[in-house]
Amino acid sequence: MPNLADAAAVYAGTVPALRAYLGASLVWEAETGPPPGTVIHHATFEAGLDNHQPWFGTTLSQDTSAAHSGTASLLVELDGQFTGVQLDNYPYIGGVAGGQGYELELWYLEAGGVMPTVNWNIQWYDASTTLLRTDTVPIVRATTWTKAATSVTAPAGAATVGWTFTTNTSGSGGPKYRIDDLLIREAG
Ligand SMILES: [Ca+2]
Repeated sequence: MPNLADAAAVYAGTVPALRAYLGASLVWEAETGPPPGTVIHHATFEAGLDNHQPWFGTTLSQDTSAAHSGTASLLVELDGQFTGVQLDNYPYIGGVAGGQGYELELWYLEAGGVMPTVNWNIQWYDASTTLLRTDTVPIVRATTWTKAATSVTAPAGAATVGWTFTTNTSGSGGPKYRIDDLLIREAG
């Protein structure tokens, strides 16, 4: 650990300089918390829709016009006020356990028109596929790649996790948004 006098001198300069001075590991801790744990699921949309399907009021496609990682993302085109996207792999993603902490994140971007606020509804199910709890993360209009994230503890009895994306307000101009790098991992 550098001494505080030196750190203060660097801080008087630029934030990037301070970050370089303190070192990558300290910056990681300061910005994102402990190092990440086991990855439960990572949807990159490089091979297709990664089990997403239209639920109502949407058209989905794997699209290579823009991507957060690789060359493809999930493009969601909205037909109206009430829209929904769901997974097609019921009972969804396994490998989760009640009482375990998880970090969930995705990257998103407006892709056409003016996107409305989208709700990312994260749903925890028990082994009998009874819905235990829904954690909702608002995805607010962004015109540059933006991360939406939450840290939660899975409810007691959790065995699988799934999600939907829904809107209940209208965008305009043929609203579209895209999603990439949807990641679920154990809290470190
Ligand atoms: Ca991708």
